[in-house]
Amino acid sequence: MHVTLLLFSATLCQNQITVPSSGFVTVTSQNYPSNYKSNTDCVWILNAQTPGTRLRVVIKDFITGDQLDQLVVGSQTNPLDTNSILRTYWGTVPEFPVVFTSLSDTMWITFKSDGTKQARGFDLEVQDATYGKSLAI
Ligand SMILES: [Ca+2]
Repeated sequence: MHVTLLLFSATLCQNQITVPSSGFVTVTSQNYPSNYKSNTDCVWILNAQTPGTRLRVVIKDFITGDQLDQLVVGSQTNPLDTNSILRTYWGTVPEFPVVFTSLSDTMWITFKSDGTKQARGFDLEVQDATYGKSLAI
C-alpha cells in the first residue's frame, strides 16, 4: 500500500475505483474518443466490491499511435511489480471484444503515452466476474 501511495503522488492522472457487485465500471483513455494527450501517465487501481470476486476486463476499442503508448493490465495493486502483468497492448488489436480475467479481486491498469503520434486510445469495461452470468444460471 505504501508503494501505491507513492506512485499516485508521482502520476498525472490516478484513479481508485470499486467495481460494484454484479456490475461494471467503464475506463477510457482521457478525451476518448478524441485522441489522448501526449506524455500521459495514468493509473487505475480497481477492486471488487465483493471480496474474493475476480474482475473481468472487456476491451471494446483500442488503438494507439505507436509502441510507446501502452495499456498495461495487471493483477493486485502494484503497477511497479512487473511479475503481476497480465496483458500489454499498443498499436492495434485484431478484433473486439478482448476479454480476460484477473487472478484476484484487485487489478491495476496503466496507460502511458510519449510525446508524438497520439490516437483514439481505449474504451474498456472492468466487470465483476459474476456480471452478466446470473441470468444464464
Ligand atoms: Ca505516442
